[in-house]
Amino acid sequence: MEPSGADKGFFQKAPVLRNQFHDDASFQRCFKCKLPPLLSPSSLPIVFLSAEVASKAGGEVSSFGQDVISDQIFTWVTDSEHNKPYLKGSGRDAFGKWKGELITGEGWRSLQDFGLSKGMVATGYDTPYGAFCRPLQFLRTHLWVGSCANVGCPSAMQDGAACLLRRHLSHPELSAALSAAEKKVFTDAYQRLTSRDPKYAWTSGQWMTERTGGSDVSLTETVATYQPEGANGFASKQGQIPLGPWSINGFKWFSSATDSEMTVLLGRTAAGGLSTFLAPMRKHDPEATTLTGEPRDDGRALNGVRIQRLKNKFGTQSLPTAELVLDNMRGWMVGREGRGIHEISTILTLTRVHSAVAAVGGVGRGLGIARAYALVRDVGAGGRKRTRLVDSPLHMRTLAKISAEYRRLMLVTFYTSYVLGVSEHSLGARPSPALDALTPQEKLVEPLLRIMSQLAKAYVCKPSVALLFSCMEALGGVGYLVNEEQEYLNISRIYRDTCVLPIWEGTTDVLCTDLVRAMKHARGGADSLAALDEVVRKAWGFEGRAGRPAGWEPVEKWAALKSKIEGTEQADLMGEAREVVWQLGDILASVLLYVDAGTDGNPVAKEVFVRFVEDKFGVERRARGSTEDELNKDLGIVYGHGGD
Ligand code: UCC
Ligand code: FAD
Repeated sequence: MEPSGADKGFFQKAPVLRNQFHDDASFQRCFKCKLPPLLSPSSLPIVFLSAEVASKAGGEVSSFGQDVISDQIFTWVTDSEHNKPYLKGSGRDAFGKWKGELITGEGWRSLQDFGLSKGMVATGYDTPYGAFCRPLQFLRTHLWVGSCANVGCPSAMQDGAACLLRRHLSHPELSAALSAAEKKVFTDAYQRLTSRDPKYAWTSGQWMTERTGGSDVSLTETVATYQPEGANGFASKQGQIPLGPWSINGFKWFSSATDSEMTVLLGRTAAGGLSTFLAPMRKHDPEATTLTGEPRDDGRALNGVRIQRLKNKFGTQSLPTAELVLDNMRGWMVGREGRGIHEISTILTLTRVHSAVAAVGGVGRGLGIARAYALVRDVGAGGRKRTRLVDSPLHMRTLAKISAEYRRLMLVTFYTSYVLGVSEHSLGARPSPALDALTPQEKLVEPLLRIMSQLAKAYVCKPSVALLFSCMEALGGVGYLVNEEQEYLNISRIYRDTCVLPIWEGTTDVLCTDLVRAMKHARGGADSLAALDEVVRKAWGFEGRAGRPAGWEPVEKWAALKSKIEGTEQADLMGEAREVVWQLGDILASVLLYVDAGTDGNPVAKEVFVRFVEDKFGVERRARGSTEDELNKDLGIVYGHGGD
């Protein structure tokens, strides 16, 4: 053996990260997923994408999958991690006057522009695919997550804000309640939020959390006062939305996307309750001057916002998350006074689906890297014959477990995105979305979305952190490194960024308590349970090409859980809220896996389904085959061999 040195001896061959559109069997499965009508809220069967949309959009999504792993993208990612956002001059100028100018890196800004130009939000609004535009948007997002260095965070809030404004602009009663000025402001903001032109488009912030609490915002200290005359203090710059009649004062404890051009925030009014407001981040300040004393007319002065400091975080380091002082921030009320939670919940629905997609997207990238590494890395045990990782039954069993869990979480996530699409399109497209105009099944779509959006966020984000950790471990020490030289291998960065997903937009326990409240809600609760009934029963009744293993009894399990929910006082359920949600998640995941496998009898899909119900439903485990047989089954799950 040659002696080794810095430049001689053994060097590991670098793994090649492949386009996940083609390389990821679970992604392909979701892209082509053709579930039969589990719950037909309209004439649409439940699919994630129709065959027509999959075939029309396939070429573009495939190229997108390649674009997001280009050298250019990874150069921007490295830059955005290196050149983290900062406050120029620590927020104050040489004479102590507050400047609070936020500086972001070129990589971050370029990734933002790339995402906007690729329509990461716009796809959900401007594509002609009806309900399928949401799954399409989120499948594309899934590919983007591992390469976007967190610009998906402002996009998610941008999407939520767009959805909220669209509701107010398109709903006949809500839009009739808007003044001419509000209509103009909302329309302008909506057009920017859904634009593909990075020069025109806006992202949005979402400010809810205060020092008093993020989970419970009822003690919000920010106060909004109706004071239209104060808005004239500054003229809004032409082309920007005018400053609103409300003066908002207070302190926001966490604001991600501080570089956004607008925000949606909660504030307390004299009436007592919380209301939702839209406020532009910037205004034209006639007193602002350039370094040479010339009037500064770039519209960059903040609209009554002072950045107190940026948060120093474990992950999401490229993302500017700040503490903000609001001092006469001018804004517009969205919806009815005192109904702030109700209004902002439209945003929560979107950002929670985005969070779930970010979680599975991160795991998808982690697995892509781990699969690539297993194809090039040899290991041995104490001098015995060295094995390529891909040939190791143990390593493949480990990756198969991660991959199977990933597929299950993907099905839950993309099913949720489909329900979102149906709620917006097949119902929203009706001239009168009044409840009495809906069929009994259509009435179940909103209650189903109410459950699925919280469930997906809770049930998917939390386990994804552990799955990504396992992907990192699959690369050994290299997995733990900050691989700036080979950014495409940087699982540790994705891992750190994924860790926030179970925390923001509602912690896991808070989502579980909210879900229990939703299922017990005096008005919507019964419909939520009825919607879940429909999904579980129809899926069970599906006579597909995957048999129903003896002992897998989702209908009975769900009936028992449902009667427990119905028969127990809300307060008594709270201590078990997480168990309730996990049981529900497992039931739904099992029926989705069953139906998915049954549509075409795909042996890999069936194997994933059967393993899950053996693990979670007490189905008797099959006898293990030979090592070679088991390895082949695991390879099928990991690499998709023997599948389609
Ligand atoms: O963290 C944040 C941003 C981070 C970056 C985001 C990036 C996105 C992903 C990117 C991926 C890369 S922003 C802060 C997020 N904060 C939270 O999520 C707060 C968590 N806490 C909750 O969710 C709580 O459950 C609250 C605050 C919503 C509970 O408030 P209340 O005051 O107790 O309100 P109620 O009583 O629960 O709800 C008031 C009404 C009820 O309807 P009515 O009035 O008819 O009885 C609820 O059913 O609002 C309804 N409601 C909802 N409706 C409450 N929550 C929802 C919901 N999620 N969907 C529909
Ligand atoms: P708390 O509410 O104090 O929770 C502490 C613990 O108590 C948690 O474990 C929680 O699960 C538990 N808990 C709380 N209530 C209950 C209950 N009823 N039953 C049982 N357990 C409970 N917020 C924004 O508004 N806008 C942003 O842009 C934003 N960006 C963020 C970016 C990052 C990187 C991070 C980390 C956070 C961000 N947040 C943002 C804040 C985030 O939404 C909150 O941190 C989160 O909602 C939790 O609130 P909290 O920190 O006050 O924790």
